[in-house]
Amino acid sequence: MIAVGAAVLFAVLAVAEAGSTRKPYSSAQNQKGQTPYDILRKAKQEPQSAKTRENAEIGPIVAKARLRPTPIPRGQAIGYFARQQQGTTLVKPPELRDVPADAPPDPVYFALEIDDRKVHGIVYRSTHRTKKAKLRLDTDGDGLLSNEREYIGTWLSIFRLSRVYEFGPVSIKHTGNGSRASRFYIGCNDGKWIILYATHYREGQVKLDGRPYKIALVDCNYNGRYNDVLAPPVKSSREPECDSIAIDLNGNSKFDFDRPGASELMPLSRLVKVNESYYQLDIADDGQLVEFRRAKPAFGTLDLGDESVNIRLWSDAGHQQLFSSKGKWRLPAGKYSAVELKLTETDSTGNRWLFDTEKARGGAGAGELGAFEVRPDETTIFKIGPPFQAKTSMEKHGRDARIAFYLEGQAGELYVPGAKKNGKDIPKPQFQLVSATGQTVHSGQFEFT
Ligand SMILES: [Ca+2]
Ligand SMILES: [Ca+2]
Ligand SMILES: [Ca+2]
Repeated sequence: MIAVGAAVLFAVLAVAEAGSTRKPYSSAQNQKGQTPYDILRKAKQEPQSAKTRENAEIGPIVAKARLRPTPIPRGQAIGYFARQQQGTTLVKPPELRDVPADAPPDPVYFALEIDDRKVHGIVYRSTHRTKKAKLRLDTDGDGLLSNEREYIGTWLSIFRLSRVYEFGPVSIKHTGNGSRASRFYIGCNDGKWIILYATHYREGQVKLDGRPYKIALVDCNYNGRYNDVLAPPVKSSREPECDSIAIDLNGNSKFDFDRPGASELMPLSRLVKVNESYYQLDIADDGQLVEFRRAKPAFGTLDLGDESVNIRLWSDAGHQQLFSSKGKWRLPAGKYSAVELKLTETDSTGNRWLFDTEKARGGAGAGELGAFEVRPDETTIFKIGPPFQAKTSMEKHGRDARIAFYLEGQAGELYVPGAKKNGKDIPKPQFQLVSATGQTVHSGQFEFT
């Protein structure tokens, strides 16, 4: 412990000394009034911020917003990116050392990823005569569930096709990051799926260029902080693994939401674009204060070849929905992940084929487009689209199996094989399951949802 303390002290002194002789901070971007310790602390907490600052000229604070905690009504889109889903398992994790006394022989287990640690949990129907659905979480990580709170499930009868129970709000204390405990709901669907729902978000108003905008922040990774910024690659277009921001851009007092990324609800990025202006956000850990600074990003070029492309990109430098018949765009320098891509190809006889990644698992971001960088005054080049390769995979879910069949483009991006030809759907591919003796066991048509 002494060694660590000494190392930190030494670093602070070194920075203070550099500051007094060469004054590297006085001319820099709006860091007036900060001590060298503040700067050091900030640089340690926000390595990505420093990176973004290199790629953009950051001006003074032009607006501040105060946000207040607000409950999320059930099913409202604002919580979309906080709705984390995962499968359960019948295998008891070695970290758990006990099971509740009234658990049946086959409870299901799951593990939540919170603050870079695993929080193990159990869901079961009590063997007691009440047969209640119950949940416990090993919140202190000691491997025991007997010293934890028991949550009783509420049956959500609105879901007719499956049996969904909701537990909580559960509460998890954070280790060491100074944040207050996080509260969220845990849903359990047919004992097979665990779904996390946020209970609250932060909402307020900001005035930019004289116009008021309603804004909101959601702590989607439940770590008690509201400033976790997108860092490509993302897990999927539904799980960006960061917090989210909503801005009521069209002023209808609602946060309009269509598909992931195509709306006023977005993964949180360091730079946001509001009416063609870019702003850098500085967000307090508890999400109750947001400072907007005018930002002038440096630009680079993305080149996807001479292709006709509709593309949706997530980035730490703001999100983009773009079209080009030449596959080229000027973009703010930053780290990017492609979320959706539509490609139009014309064959030798003049037929137009539309290939879409939307319903392919991983889709646009499955290959090289999943994480790439656009650098100032440089061109980032990818070859996409045909020649395609057929790609199949199989996943097992208990007694069920899921077989996927996609078309893989040159950059590893995945398209659904059911293309559109001259605006009309062509039939989805058929499949046959053949036994080792050559008999057809099952046949059908692929479905993409
Ligand atoms: Ca425990
Ligand atoms: Ca967070
Ligand atoms: Ca709106």
